[in-house]
Amino acid sequence: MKISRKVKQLISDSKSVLILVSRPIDLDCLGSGIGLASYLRRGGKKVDLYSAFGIPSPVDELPLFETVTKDKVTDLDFGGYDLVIAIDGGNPRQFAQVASDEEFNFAGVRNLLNIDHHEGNLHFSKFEIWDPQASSTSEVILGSIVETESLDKNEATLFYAGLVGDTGNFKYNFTSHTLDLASRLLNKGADQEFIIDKYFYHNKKSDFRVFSEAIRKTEFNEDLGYSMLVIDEKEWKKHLKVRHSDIESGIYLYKNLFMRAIQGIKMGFLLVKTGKGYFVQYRGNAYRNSFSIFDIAEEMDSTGQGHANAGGFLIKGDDLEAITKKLERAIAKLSDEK
Ligand SMILES: [Mn+2]
Repeated sequence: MKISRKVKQLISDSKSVLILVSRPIDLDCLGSGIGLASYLRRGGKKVDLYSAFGIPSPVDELPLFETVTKDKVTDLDFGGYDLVIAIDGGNPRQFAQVASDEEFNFAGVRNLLNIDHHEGNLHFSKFEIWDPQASSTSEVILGSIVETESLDKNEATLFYAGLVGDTGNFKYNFTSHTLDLASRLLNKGADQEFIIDKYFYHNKKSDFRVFSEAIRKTEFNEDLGYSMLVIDEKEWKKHLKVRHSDIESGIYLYKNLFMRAIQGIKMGFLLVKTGKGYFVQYRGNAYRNSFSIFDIAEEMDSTGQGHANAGGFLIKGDDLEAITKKLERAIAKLSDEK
């Protein structure tokens, strides 16, 4: 992707850079964040890299993971850096431990650059490199500010991890350009065996307890072609004898293996009750689903971020039946429009 001269100049002129990664912490945001930090450091810049959020396994085994500082980012001196880069998220609240976008604005920042690929991006930043067509933020960065040819082995592995994470190991959301980049990263020594082994062949026993419970509780709507799972975390913790992190880990498996891969089902929804309503995560089957599921967020007047076939949004209220009805109306309407 081509970027403006101004942004290019800004990056090359900046001597001190702060990089923030976004939640949800995944292979793409962390891989591209750590990879970019390392690349800019080797280019002579002073780079700090922060995450406001805990980093789940197995993402915490990426190379150079120790270069990420986990801390409250709201207290950082943003004005003390020539450039602040916010990676792989389109809303301010994804970068800090805050409940809403209004509560965090990178106070005092001199130059803010957002690098992202999500639909629903709020365009909160003065400078941005945003490509919703790209598979991942790793792909956005590789095509714009990082020369693939000059990456070292660790950086190649990190960006490769980003491509693998956001395409499900090249199962969806990729183009010939993505594969071209992947090929070039392998030529630069990207350790794909490490990434695949850690990421796809390291399920925990607790994952299967959570996974089987999730499957057991999943309901289907054959007419509209969706599946739905409502998680009661408190109940699951007690009944399955698992911790929050175990639920996250098992549900990760459910989202990737199950939600978009059922015969006759075009999309899956996962609802988790929060203080403000239900957080809805979705996965769509790109080969069968005809519309951008993220448009449901707009239909339901809710905020979130995502892509056509993966993402999440918050629905206010706690009347599950009413929410389901609204969701079904939105699905029916969007299906009809296509
Ligand atoms: Mn991403």
